[in-house]
Amino acid sequence: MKRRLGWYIFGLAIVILLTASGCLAGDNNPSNEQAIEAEWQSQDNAEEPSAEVYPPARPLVLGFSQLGSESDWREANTTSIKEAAEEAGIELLFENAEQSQEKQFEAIRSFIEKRVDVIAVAPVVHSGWDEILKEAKQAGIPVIITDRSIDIDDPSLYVTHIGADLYEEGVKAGKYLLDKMRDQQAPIGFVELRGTEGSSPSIQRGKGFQNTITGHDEYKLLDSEAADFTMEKGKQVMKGFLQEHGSEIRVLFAHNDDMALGAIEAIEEYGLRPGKDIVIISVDGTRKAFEKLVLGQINCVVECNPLLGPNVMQAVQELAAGRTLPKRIVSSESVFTEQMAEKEVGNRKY
Ligand code: GZL
Repeated sequence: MKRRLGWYIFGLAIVILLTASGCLAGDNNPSNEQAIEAEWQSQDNAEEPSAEVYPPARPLVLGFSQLGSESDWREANTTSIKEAAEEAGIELLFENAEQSQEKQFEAIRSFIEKRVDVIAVAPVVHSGWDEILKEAKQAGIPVIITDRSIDIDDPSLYVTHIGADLYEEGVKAGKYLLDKMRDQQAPIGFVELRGTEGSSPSIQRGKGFQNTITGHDEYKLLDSEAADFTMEKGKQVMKGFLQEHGSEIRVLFAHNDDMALGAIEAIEEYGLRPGKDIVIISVDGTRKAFEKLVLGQINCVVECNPLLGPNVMQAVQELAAGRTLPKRIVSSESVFTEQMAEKEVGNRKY
């Protein structure tokens, strides 16, 4: 009996030993390694982001680089973008570059890093965008140019440009002037308050205006200077023009309303009557400019629509849905004179 118990214990020990050694050997077992590898791989696969389906099942993200806050037009533009994004359920990353192209580059790079769905840029100046837009293209992020235009070698670097026809605005201003002054005696001395140096509205409004009055030799350009689209600078530069040319100035073409409003103050302080002694033509169509139109202190306002938010958001959604956009989306705009001002002033939304 004792002997049988001995064999039993010995057998049990062998079984335990074999089982234990089997387990240890299993750690180095190639088939086990493969199983572990396969498990890691399946975990990897589970964590890997699946290729995005458009439209994604999450809010679209738009990175918007605004150029600054120099004018009432710009404030209205910013509000329009923010409100339209909210209404469309688009997550908006908004950066204000305060007139610096360099800051716009930084904003665009940060949007690329954050992997936004679409980038929109209101470019402060006309040129110098090639490299940064190449970066966005390499990252596969579509870029919308909004408001001001850009001068670029490869137009495939942006998908669409949404904004006004800035050259045409200058043409409209010129045509109004020719009509308004058709019975006036030569010479007609005029001054020009230009916008931000190198910006497309300044370049194109200036060209459109100049090309329209070219050939009308009664017009004599007395002075033209950049006043950055601000009321303060408009006043300061107009003051200088008046000191230099006095009552020789019969016409002012201001590239935007804010500069015209500043110039009105300078003209009054100089002792002349804005809109009477000096004909004033301006661009934008802000409520404040309309109030001056009603008073006859501005004679003509060429409209430039800042309410681009809904168009931009629609473009973002179309892109997300994989649709192709027209390369150029132009906002429709009017010209307003003193006679129309009274009726229109209450309708102004900016
Ligand atoms: C126009 C826009 C101009 C406005 C200004 O497209 O870029 O910039 O005319 C604004 O009032 O500051």
